[in-house]
Amino acid sequence: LSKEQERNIVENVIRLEDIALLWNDNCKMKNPERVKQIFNEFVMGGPDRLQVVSDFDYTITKQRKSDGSPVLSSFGILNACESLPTKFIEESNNLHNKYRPIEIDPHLPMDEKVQCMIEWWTKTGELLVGFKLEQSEIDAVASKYKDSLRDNSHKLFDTLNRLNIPVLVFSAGLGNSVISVLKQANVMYPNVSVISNFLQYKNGLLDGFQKPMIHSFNKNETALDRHKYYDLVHNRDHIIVMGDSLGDADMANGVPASSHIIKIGFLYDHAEESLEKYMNTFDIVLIDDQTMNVPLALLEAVEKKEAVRNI
Ligand code: MG7
Ligand code: MG
Repeated sequence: LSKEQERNIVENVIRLEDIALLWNDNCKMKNPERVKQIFNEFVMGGPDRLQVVSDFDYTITKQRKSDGSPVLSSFGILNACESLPTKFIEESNNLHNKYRPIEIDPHLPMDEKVQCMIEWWTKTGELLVGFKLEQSEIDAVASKYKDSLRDNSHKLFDTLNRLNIPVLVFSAGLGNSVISVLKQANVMYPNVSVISNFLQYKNGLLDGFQKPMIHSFNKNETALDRHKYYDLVHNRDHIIVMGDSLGDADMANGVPASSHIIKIGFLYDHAEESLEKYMNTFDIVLIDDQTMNVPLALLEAVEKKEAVRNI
């Protein structure tokens, strides 16, 4: 095919109404030309070069449900397990009150924040030691949140599975809850991996978290060290990153410099004050968008182009 013919095919396969999503009022891009260029590169490159790296809490799950009911985070699901004594919940809440403001403090230097996050995750792990908690109890709580995934998540995960595109769910939350929600929502396909904090057991009782610790500021290649996922991250050079926290934008840090990354940020809380920072951090910022429609539009274009290629 000539360059011109290829260009025509791309223009014919990317549905304009899908791309139109990008021009909605709640979709902000600092550099739309760059986004267009990467979209087209991803479509031309095809599924074999693509991978998705996504946060879990409030990225795969909704930030806001239309009926107003809250969505529990993966740690929230743990804390809702009734086998854990009130004492644990109280102390866990105290830790949250102490460390959460530090986590989101825009002025504190990063090295201080990291120290505090290590303390927080360590103390939570220590608090859990010696209690009895079965996965079935986490599953029972998680089952109430299997309908909390963003609209069109099933379509997105189905498409990614069909195209054999690996998905890394990278969560500083609790992996046991993450996997439970994904399984019960029927999206835990073989192409989906979860890197997160998993409960450690000793003689049938809780013994903190398995290592390595994933906290809010080491969700990047450093935590992937020695992990089997590392090679994948290095072989697929078209990367879609999705997150709702500024730190999530670093999840693909450490991939080869030649990689092309598109970062999609979901913004909900304090949208006005945070917009500028989000726009400087993510290529596409979606304000109060409780769907997967934007990543889905990109993948549908990839799939259509692939169909044309295979004719
Ligand atoms: N987060 C981190 N830790 C805890 C905890 O022990 N309890 C609760 N309720 N929340 C926690 O999804 C990751 C997010 O979970 C929060 C150790 C942090 O705010 C972190 O960003
Ligand atoms: Mg999140």
